[in-house]
Amino acid sequence: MDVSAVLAGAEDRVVDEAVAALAEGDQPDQHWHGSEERRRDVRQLFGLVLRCVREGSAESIITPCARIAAHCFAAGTDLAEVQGEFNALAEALWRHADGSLTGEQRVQVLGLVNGVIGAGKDALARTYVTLASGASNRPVRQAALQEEDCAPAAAAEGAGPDGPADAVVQTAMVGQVGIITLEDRHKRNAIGTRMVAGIVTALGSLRAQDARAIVLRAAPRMKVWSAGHDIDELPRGRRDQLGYNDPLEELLRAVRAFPAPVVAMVHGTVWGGALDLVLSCDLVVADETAAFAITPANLGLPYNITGLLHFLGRLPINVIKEMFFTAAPVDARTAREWRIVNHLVPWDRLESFTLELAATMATKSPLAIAVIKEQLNVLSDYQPVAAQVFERVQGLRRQAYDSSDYLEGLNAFAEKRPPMFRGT
Ligand code: KGJ
Repeated sequence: MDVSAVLAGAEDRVVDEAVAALAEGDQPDQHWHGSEERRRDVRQLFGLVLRCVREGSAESIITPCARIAAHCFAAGTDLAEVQGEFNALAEALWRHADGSLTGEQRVQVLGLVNGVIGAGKDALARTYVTLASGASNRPVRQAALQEEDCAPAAAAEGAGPDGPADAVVQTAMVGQVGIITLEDRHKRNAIGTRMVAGIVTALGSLRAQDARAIVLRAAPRMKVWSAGHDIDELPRGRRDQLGYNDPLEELLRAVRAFPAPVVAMVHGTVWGGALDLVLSCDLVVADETAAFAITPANLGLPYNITGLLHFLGRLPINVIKEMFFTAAPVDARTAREWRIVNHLVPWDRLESFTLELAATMATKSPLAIAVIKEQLNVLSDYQPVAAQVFERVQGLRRQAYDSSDYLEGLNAFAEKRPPMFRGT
């Protein structure tokens, strides 16, 4: 039996029961803003919970709840009303699941409903508390509960908070935290000219809006955070693939130069140059679905000097060697042990935890942070390399990017087969 269909079929009844319970709890002198409006709100919450139950994950409820809390904060109202709606809805859903499901399915649905409602309330409370504790002193721009948050998953794949429907990057502000969401589902957020232009533009626009911290994330429900450099855009030999003007390199410089903390929020897998991007962010927060691989050895690609220096600045050399030589994904726990990530948090707390962390940094002195970030950049980039040494390294790299193995790596990827490397 499809349990989400059982819940969906009971929508009217569950919403009616929740609205009736809320009306019963109203004080006689309480002037509720309108029972139709309340019914609409409860129905929207029901839609969000149902969507999460269908997806088997609470992720889709978190952003809308953060927005609701931000809206309440901006409007100067407290959260009690929304929390009451959540509680009434939860009770009506439990009653319904209890009466119409049995055995393992009942346990499963009750657990899911509990988890989803808990995650929603957690996101509400955390966002509100963070904003109220001074993380923001100006209203957020998003509407409370936007249409796309309540739409079915398929319809939600279009435009995010800001940006045209076909854009691969969306931006939003929550308090003084700018959110950049990568959403090229077809290409698994591969990093090419279009994606880089989108992110660089988003950074510029959020800077103009005085964002004091940035969260860089993939769109909800993507299993791949980013598939790395867009392989279709790599030059086919006899040219440095990762030269100074390569879009990925431009992006890494933009993130490192951004004068406020950039936090990579990682749900899903990170490949190749996307790991360089994650490590170029100032902090990394991940959940247990995260995995990190650096894969030039799968393509026969000689990584560039700046990139290797980024890795050397962040990780021990034995870790770098294992990652580069095996090209194997490192799971989230190992990534935590190897200090690739700052925080490993449960998936249903990833968003609220990251937002809270970013919002905390947004309350601190922006000038001090910008200056410290730039000092750390300058000091960690301070790698005097003699001209002869640089040219020797470039000569070594050229052997690899002029090789037939590199072309074989590109062809194998395009033909969706394992490469046959010969070392020539
Ligand atoms: N570049 C261009 N297109 C890509 C890339 C990419 N990096 N990754 C995936 N795609 C395209 C595929 O060609 C498919 O296109 C589509 O995205 C879905 O991929 O054939 P099409 O449908 O037109 P796929 O493989 O069907 O998706 P999944 O089964 O979900 O697998 C996701 C993976 C990320 C595991 C898989 O796509 C993959 O292994 N991609 C390559 C990951 C990788 O090695 N990236 C590192 C690239 N190199 C670097 O970044 C650098 C700098 N380097 O030095 O190596």
